[in-house]
Amino acid sequence: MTRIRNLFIAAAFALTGAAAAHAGDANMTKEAGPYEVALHVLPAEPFHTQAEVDSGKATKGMLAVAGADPVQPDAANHHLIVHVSDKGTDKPVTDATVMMTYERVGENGEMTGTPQDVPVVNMQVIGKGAASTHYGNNVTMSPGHYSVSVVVNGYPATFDVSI
Ligand SMILES: [Cu+2]
Repeated sequence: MTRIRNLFIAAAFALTGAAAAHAGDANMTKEAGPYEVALHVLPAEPFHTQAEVDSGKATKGMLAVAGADPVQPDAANHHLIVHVSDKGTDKPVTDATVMMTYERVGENGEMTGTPQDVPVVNMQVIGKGAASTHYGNNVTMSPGHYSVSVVVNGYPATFDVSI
């Protein structure tokens, strides 16, 4: 069931051009107001600036477009991100205001930690353009169960994630 769902999500991204550069190890989608929000937990990714891309120094990884300061992979272990698309048009939303926090959840569903704010970067996959826009950052998450709260332009969605 999960596998079919993941295939469906992968196909949806391929169709919208929001693409496959993230080979997901965990992902899921939720609705948040007029948006569809797809959460992915991936291995940490290097971030680069537009100048590094323009000079040819950076050909892979993430282009930081706007928002918070990127956390580089030497200080993190996962890339916690959301793709946001318009439910009506399926088009990626490139200028959303996104807030994210994650918090550990215990065996009985109780919150066991302090909510961690993710400094949200608006980023693109280098070479993939605006259609690959997504939001989040590299974070440090040890194996376990988490609740991830995402707010997109004021509309909340909550994800349960095990990593
Ligand atoms: Cu990214």
